[in-house]
Amino acid sequence: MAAVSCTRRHFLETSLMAGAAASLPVSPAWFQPARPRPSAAQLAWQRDELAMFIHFGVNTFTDREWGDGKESPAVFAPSRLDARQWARVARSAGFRAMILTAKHHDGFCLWPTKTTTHSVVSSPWRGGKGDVVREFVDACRAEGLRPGLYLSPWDRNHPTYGDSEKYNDVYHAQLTELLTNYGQLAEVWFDGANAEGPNGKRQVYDWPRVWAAVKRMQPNAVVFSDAGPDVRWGGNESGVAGDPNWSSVDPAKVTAPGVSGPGIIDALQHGDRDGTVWRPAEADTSIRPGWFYHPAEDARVKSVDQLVNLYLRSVGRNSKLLLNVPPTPDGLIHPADAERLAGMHERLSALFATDLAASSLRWMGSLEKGVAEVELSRPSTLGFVRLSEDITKGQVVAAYVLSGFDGAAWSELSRGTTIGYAKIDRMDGSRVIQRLRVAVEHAGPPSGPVQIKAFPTV
Ligand code: FUL
Repeated sequence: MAAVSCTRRHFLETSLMAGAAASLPVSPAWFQPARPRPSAAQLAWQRDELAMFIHFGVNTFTDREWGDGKESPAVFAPSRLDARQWARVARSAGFRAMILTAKHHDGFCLWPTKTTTHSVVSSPWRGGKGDVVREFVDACRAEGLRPGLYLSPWDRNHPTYGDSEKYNDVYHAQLTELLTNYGQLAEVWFDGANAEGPNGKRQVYDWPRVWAAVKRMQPNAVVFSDAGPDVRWGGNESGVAGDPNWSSVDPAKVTAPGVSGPGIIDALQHGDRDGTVWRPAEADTSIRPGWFYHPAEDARVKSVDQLVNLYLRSVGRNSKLLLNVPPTPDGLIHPADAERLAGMHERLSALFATDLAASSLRWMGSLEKGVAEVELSRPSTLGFVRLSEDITKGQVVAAYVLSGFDGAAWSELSRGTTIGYAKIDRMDGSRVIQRLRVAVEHAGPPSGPVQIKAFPTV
């Protein structure tokens, strides 16, 4: 979409002049710079709301978080690996996508790659004939989940790592195998981990080549990294989105995965109100302290309360939650994790079972402000209110105040900054509410009324 170059100040000045002359018709929308909008793939990504991350590999068997690349492939011996069990746990807990560590920093490949023997081929699992990536994508599709893959750029095993051009070719070959042999992928996930190779030289990655490869071979997948280009890291590993959280970014602020410096984390967490590129934030974290399975953490699986709060602070803040659930050395999701996920799903389903905000009363919108009002289908105390913008047309709400009418007076229930795909506010439930009103301030031309959903206390 071509952006019309006209600043807000210019617009105001021009409007005033036009008003004074009272002769030229003024079309405010025309004067506003075009705001970025999501692609179909980015929309689908956001609407999934919940994706499960699967960290699985040699670390699962060595009880480590970062393997050093010297692990013997013989350690990779899951006795009962069942990717279908992972997918069933995910689907029945309301997850719609799943991302597997096809290769982590230790360099062990979970598929029979031609680029190294450091893979499942050299392991005893399925007599060296197994392919975890294949079983993973098949399981996802059988359970109606959209599959994604993580290919660590940092590789502590491959002898070419640090010999930048050579390794970049190896990495490209690995990526090509994953992008061409396993059907359609929903997301390809890259971190920026980077170090020196055996030659003592720091590996320099070729990110434009990597991104172009994904666009060419998987045009419907979103690419995740600090620098997107489709989806950005949310700036922390605790699964909590920033507030405000704009899905628009200034692409000049975070230019490559792993860059650090002043303002980077802030840009990742908050995006940019006047950003020209749509790059929503993904909130990643683990259900346990570590990313890989460790038996010592069996008693430290997040509680249902913690998981529900994570949902509220990620999905409920215009983000998507990528929650890691690491399989055990058996190759199965641990019963404790499965039970917590089921509990989370049950709780969320109960909290958001009934939307009382059935009928829309009014919507008044101007360029700068808007007000939407709804009548509840029955007066009720409220547990949560979920606000949303029609993000197919971009994100424009910069601030809002939510008020409730109890039959006698209006009072403020909550206030905040951005809304975007969803903003979920917890209510104190102290009053019986009949009507809700949200007053908003816009950062650009409004796309229409903010949608209000109201959920009674349960
Ligand atoms: C990071 C890695 O270093 C961690 O081990 C983990 O995989 C996390 C999701 O990404 O970059």
